[in-house]
Amino acid sequence: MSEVDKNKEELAHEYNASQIQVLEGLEAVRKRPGMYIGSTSSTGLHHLVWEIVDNSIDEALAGFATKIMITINKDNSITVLDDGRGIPVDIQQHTGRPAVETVFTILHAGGKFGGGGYKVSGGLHGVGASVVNALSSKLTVQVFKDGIIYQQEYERGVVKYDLKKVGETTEHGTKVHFIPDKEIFKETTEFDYNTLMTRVRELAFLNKGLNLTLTDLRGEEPVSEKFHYEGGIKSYVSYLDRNVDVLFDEPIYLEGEQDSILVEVSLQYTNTYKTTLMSFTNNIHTYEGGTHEAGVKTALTRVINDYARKNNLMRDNEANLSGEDVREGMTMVLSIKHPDPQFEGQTKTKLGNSEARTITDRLFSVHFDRFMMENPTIARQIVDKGLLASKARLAAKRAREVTRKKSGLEISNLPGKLADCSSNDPSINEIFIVEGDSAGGSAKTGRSRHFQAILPIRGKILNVEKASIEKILANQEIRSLFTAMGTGFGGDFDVSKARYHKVIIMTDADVDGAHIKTLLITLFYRYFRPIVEKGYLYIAQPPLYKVKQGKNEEYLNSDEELTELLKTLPKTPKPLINRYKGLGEMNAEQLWETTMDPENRYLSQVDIGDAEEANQVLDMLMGDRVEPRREFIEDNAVYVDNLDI
Ligand code: TSJ
Repeated sequence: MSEVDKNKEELAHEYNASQIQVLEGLEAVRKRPGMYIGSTSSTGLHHLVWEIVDNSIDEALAGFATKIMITINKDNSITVLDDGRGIPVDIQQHTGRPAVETVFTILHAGGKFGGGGYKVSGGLHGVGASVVNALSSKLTVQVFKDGIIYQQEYERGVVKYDLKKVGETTEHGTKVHFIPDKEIFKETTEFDYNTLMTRVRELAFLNKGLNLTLTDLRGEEPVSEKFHYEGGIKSYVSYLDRNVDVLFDEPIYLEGEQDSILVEVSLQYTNTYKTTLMSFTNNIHTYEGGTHEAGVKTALTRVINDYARKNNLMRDNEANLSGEDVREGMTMVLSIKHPDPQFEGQTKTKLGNSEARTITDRLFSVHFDRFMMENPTIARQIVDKGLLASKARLAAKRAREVTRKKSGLEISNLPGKLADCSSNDPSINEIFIVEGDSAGGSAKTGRSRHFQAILPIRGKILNVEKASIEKILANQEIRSLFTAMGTGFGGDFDVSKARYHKVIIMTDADVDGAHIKTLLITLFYRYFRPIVEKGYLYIAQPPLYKVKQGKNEEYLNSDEELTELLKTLPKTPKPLINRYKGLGEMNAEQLWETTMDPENRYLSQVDIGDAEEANQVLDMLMGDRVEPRREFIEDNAVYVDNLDI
């Protein structure tokens, strides 16, 4: 054998060895997908999209891509296209393979080259494109670069053919098409437009100037939305406040940079009592806050107190306004881009980098101080709001001290209306919060007493419009719920004490039902967030239709099921189709069978994003604007009582 051939053989051998390792790597992903994408449920499925899109966002943050297009194809596959430089295709020395192949076949290979910059990918769950590849029955990548279109395909992570040239082009960019593997995503492989849209819109807010398009080709008509905000997070603040009245025309906005850390802050004050503070690091929502948030908060409190003292808006002997006081009614979005973020906390959504605190504090206080000086009328209003909040807080504290002996929220006071379950094992226990006494009665009769508790709630409390959240909390039925939960409240809250690991909201499909659902989710979001974070909160899904023929009755959950059933039924007697209106229509047995029996029912889990959304909707319902409220009522009204076909 010649020297050259020997070398070739060695190379081939090495290549085979590395290929095997690659296969092992991606095989691990297929064996334990949950370890890489959190779960193989709908949440995990949607995660695949972000793993890919994040790479295009990185290219945009690096200054090379301006457009990203995301398409849901007819077969629920996804296409992501950007106009960046295109993933490098040159042969890497250490692997002997094109860089693009490595991106898709080696675990954690994402972000290996190109170095520096703000990486979104590889961030929170950033596991890279190879994980998506491993979990796709098919993936195709096309790179448009230097006048050439390159292409490679994979099946369940395995290379189908070497990277090849498939044409010429004047474009530059990267296009990835993937089909999630049904063997992995057994629950569902259907993408939810709203879930994708909400995050795409958020990404557009967080990356000002970026053009994002989301297209859905599954319906009869294609649906396409473009998201592009020149104002970035300033537009986000306006969007969050779209249903309420605000203190000044345009949200305050500032951006700055220090030591390669980019900081953007935008804020507005509303005439409500609600505080919204959303913080992000490298586009990741830092739900648990962290140093960047702490810096801005400290600065805000300090600047407002200093201003109030300097301008004699507070008495000398008066205590400083607290952070909570000065944030009441504030809407703020804080976004930083950090080259090396450290995420901490239970859900890894708390920023730990200490330098972030100093930078956000300094940048924000300089800017906000100047804003207060230049806008004395607004500054005065902000201080007044804080003073009012402070007074209310002190009054509430006094009231609490009087009643502290008996807050009424101890478990020993389990409410009379609660039909508790007999099991003491929270991990299997469920509590159904049921709208209406009659449905509550059916639920109590129909339930499995061992692990299902029922708490009926009256429709009366639904008049949430204009009622402050404090008033709602004073409501007896809501208090019953919180007592039943066993977690305590406020500072004493302890999620590990939860008496039920499934809290299931069961309401009618009408306006009141939609109200109570929004209200309850919001209450959990604001006061019991860990319950939502732990995935304990669910919405029951009662059937949509009842079909009656002679003595036979059947309940159906979707239009598809209805169509299917109608095909199989005899022509006579004529089947009667009722659009299901209220839980009260079903007797105990039917309610159990269709909605409560774990074997047959369908529950939808409320995630933190859903809860955020409900929070917004509640704001709108409680706000001053009539038009969006009317829309909500129209959207949730039940129009069709009787479908006779
Ligand atoms: F990761 C991925 F493969 F899933 C993916 C990557 C998917 C999609 C839709 C786009 C991308 C992607 C990657 N878009 N743009 C890039 N850019 C690079 O990978 C790149 C290009 C050039 C250079 C360079 O230094 O010349 C460096 C990098 C990282």
